[in-house]
Amino acid sequence: MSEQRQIHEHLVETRRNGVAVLRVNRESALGALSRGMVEALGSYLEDLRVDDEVRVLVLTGTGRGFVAGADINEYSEVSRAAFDGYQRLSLEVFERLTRLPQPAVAAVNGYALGGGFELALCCDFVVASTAARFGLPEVKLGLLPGGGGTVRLTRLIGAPRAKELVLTGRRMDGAEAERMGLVTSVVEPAELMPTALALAEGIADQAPLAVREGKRLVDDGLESGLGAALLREQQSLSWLYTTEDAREGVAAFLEKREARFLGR
Ligand code: DAK
Repeated sequence: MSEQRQIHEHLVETRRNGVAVLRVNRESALGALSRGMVEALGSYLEDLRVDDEVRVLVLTGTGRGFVAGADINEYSEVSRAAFDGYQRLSLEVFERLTRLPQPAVAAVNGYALGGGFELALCCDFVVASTAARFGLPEVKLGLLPGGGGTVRLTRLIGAPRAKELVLTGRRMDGAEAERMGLVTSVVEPAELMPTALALAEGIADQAPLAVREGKRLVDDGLESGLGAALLREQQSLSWLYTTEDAREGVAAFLEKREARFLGR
């Protein structure tokens, strides 16, 4: 691993082989997100968006906490305007993660609750340790999810199961989340980072433009009609065919060697 870079008091980044690992390092509060952390995450993602060196992002936590939601201390006794301001900021940052051109993997080590679960849902893949716990406990606070919990989760697992989680606030483990199709694999804690990194590096090795287009096509395809989505897929493929990387990929196959992709 390369040297650690401190993004914020509680956010640390390391990089290797085109993969950036961003670790939420606030075990004393199980990774709860303060406003300052959300702001720092927002500027980090803004920079990452145009950083061609990074091909995949892995997001993880520390100890028992992935992210146990928004910092509830900051929810107490603030004005409605300040509360709304925090919600707007979070929404913008969560959207930035969803729209990140590079794929993102959530490596969920512990509690992923409220905003923490929603943050994982903004990633393209979720890998969970057997210690992971997912849930939307906002109803227990007299609130509701504000980071896509009622919307994104419903699209992924359907209305009845989403309502059950939103309205009871109960927690589920990785195995149950995997059965629902939210998690790609559940592994022992010691295997979490190796598994997430193997997935990330397996993607980082592929042609960067094709990877970015692939992510965008799947996401956009979910939000538009079949005809328009199929047309966009054809247009993307036609464009990719003109790239240097596609020429290199085909040549490498025919010459029986590894391709060297340059992202153009
Ligand atoms: N905020 C602040 N501190 C927290 C915290 C949180 N969310 N979760 C845990 N902690 C702190 C605890 O206060 C405790 O601190 P000390 O007392 O030691 O100082 C320490 O972490 C360890 O927690 P516990 O002592 O409670 O540990 P346990 O093992 O007994 O219980 C637990 C673990 C995770 C089940 C429990 O801590 C818990 O229920 N935590 C609260 C989880 C929660 O309700 N989270 C949802 C918050 S609302 C939006 C985006 C996001 C959001 C909203 C809008 N937009 C895009 C608009 C998000 C909203 C939320 O997440």
